[in-house]
Amino acid sequence: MSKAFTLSGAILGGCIAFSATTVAAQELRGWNIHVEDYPVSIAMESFVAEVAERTNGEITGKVFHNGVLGSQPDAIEQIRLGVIDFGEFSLGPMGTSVPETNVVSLPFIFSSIPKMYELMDGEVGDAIGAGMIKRGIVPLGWYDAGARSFYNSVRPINTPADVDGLKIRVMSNDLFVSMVESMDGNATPMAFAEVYQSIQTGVVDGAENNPPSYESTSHYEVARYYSLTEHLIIPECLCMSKVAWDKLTSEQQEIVMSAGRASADLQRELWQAREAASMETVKAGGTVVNTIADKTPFQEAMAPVYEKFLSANPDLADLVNMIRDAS
Ligand code: BDP
Repeated sequence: MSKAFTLSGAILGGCIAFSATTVAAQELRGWNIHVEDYPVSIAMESFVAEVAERTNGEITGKVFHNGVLGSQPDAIEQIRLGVIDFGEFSLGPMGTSVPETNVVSLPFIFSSIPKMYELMDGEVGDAIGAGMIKRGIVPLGWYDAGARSFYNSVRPINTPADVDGLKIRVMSNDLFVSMVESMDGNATPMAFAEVYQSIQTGVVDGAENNPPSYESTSHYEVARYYSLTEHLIIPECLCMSKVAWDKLTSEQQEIVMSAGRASADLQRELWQAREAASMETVKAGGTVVNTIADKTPFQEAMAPVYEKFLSANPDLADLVNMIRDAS
């Protein structure tokens, strides 16, 4: 009697476990533009592993690295539609879909990277996050992307006048076009995947990015002058499609959110080490690096970018001022 009871209990238990995994199991598809050993990629994998473990396999995920699911502007649209479930994005190209994110794409808006963290982890991040949610993108954690600087195959940049006449690839957002044009450069918005060949064949003279991206894409092989203007400090975001988010139970949402935050902590730590290692690699590869002792002329050259942006987006002035006042 007691044996039979135990047995049927085990069978019943087995059935419950089986139906729970088959009915509720979901495999989420994740978009990532970077190579597999990049800090972003490692942090995304850790996010997926933690979610799978803490939901007992109810929610699993697969990260598609190297941009195989498409360009970043396309992926941002797809996440809004729920075609892609999660992804890691720069807030730079998100500006066309989520106007609030544009404030962090204003050149020199943050005085430093620690300041950027502090503000993104507080009210500024909350205001930007609310704008994202309204447009179907749920932020789970703010990732670090350091500061972006110009590189090109023609000459070192020491002053804004050195940008005059250079053809510079920028991420897809009008703000970056006006940033380059304000120094009389020619800006070309282009997908990340096309930049190496475009520099190599002279379609553009250079681009701008942080050290890990400059290194991991091998752009340093074709654009040897890396000038540390550090003109953009743009945070990145591990995000989930609101379509996918709304399908989760509140318990699952809590797990996904906390795993997203934990992955951001890991990413920020990995970022520091990778940034230093990338600088070593590019220098060893023959890159000519120059620092800019006084960035004031570059900051002053950006005045028209701010004027144009604020007159087109008066509703975002408070957010811009919030960052400026705190910086
Ligand atoms: C990298 C960002 C990535 C962008 C890329 C770019 O991490 O999201 O796509 O720059 O310049 O730093 O397109």
